[in-house]
Amino acid sequence: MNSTTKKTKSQKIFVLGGDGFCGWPTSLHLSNTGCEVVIVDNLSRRNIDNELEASSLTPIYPMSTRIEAWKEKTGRTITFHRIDIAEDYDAFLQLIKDEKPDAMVHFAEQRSAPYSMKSPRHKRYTVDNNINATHNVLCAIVESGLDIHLVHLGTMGVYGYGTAGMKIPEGYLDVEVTTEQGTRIPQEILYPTNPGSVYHMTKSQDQLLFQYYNKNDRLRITDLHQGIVWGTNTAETKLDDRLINRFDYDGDYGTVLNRFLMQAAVDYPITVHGTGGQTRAFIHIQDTVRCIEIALKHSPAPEDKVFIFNQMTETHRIKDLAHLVAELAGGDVAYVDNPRKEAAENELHVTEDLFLSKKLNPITLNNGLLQEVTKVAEKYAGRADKSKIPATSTWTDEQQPGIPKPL
Ligand code: NAD
Ligand code: USQ
Repeated sequence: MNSTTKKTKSQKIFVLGGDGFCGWPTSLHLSNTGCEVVIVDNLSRRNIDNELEASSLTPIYPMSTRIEAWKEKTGRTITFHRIDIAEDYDAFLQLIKDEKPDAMVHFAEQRSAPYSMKSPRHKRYTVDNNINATHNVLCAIVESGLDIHLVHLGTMGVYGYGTAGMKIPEGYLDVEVTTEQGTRIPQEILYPTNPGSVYHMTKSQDQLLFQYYNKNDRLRITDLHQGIVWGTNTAETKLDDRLINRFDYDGDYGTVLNRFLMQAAVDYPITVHGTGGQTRAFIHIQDTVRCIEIALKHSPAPEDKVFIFNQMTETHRIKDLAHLVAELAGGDVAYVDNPRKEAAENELHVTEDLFLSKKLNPITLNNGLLQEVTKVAEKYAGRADKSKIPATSTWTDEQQPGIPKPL
């Protein structure tokens, strides 16, 4: 790897999807390190809240209030452009030409697996939005003629979770093929994907788009295969109530550990899907923003292949997390029918050399941090709508929603 090390300070960075759960704290963090941050977002996540009649447990302020509060607290300026990057290619391209960013961080996709499986309309929306968004970003970078480093948020889930005890490498796999003449030819291929939802399938597809534009146009791309993000606050979002981050807990957008912590806080049975033997990769939101800063500093050189890094800090079994939360915050654990089609039990071993080698001192699950998230959940418990907690999206018509039976 011939990465060039750049200071992120004074870089101009587009944060695509900068109004979202990962994008907002990343925007603040990069702004705090001295970068000029331009957020591009179509606010579709806020519209999906309206559609689902569910909202973040924490109150999310309008974008103009968020940006004003940041300026007031730090003196720093973040700008915002409301553009649908999947639909409005011309406006997006013009913005790139006008602003000439050094790098883009791309979070702007529909990111919920259950939402992507709700109906044919949701499947088609997720594919149209995610694939067009990623392709438009790549096409616009080429058309602009600018040298822009693209950092994309991908997911560990592209691999499925049945890795038969093998350690998932960082993106690539060395294989050997034998020709008909018996010659053995070594090759490096993308680690094969095995997506478990339409959403994860779009992320698998993104990888091919990156590989192609890297090969054809020498685009400099880093794809971060992130695990499940937990937590809500970062050093910057804690500066003011108006800067608070999302805390999704509903059956479509709430991710598992945050859901468990919220459920314990509002005295709702902790909803383990199936046996809870699923093992998943996790990362705290504070480490998400630090990893992105590291990735921006270590951009690929034009001759490099796509950099692919696993962005997670630890793995846990779902049922272990449920019992940990029940002990810490009180509450009952309910084993509910699994609304998804996924392996009931799996092991997961992940290579994570890049971030450790770049001195990420990872945050791992500890009681202090779990309690901090529980306190946020308790503070806003009055805003919780318990009817939105059950996971009602099923992968097939035969499956049952994940609704706890009366205790
Ligand atoms: P989010 O839904 O909170 O944020 C996504 C943002 O992108 C939203 O603000 C939305 O309005 C915007 N957006 C979506 N489509 C757009 C479009 N066509 N044009 C402009 N803006 C658009 O999601 P998140 O949790 O912040 O996730 C961000 C990225 O990180 C996703 O790509 C997701 O795949 C990845 N990721 C998230 C997690 C997690 O646990 N949250 C874990 C691994 C990877
Ligand atoms: N689960 C429960 N109970 C719940 C909710 C979930 O047992 O109440 C289980 C699920 O069945 C699944 C696991 O917990 O086995 C993880 O579910 P999740 O909703 O927390 O995570 P997932 O659907 O995988 O998606 C989330 C983000 C997505 C990101 C992905 C990273 O929404 O954007 O890509 O985590 S990864 O899992 O590595 O693919």
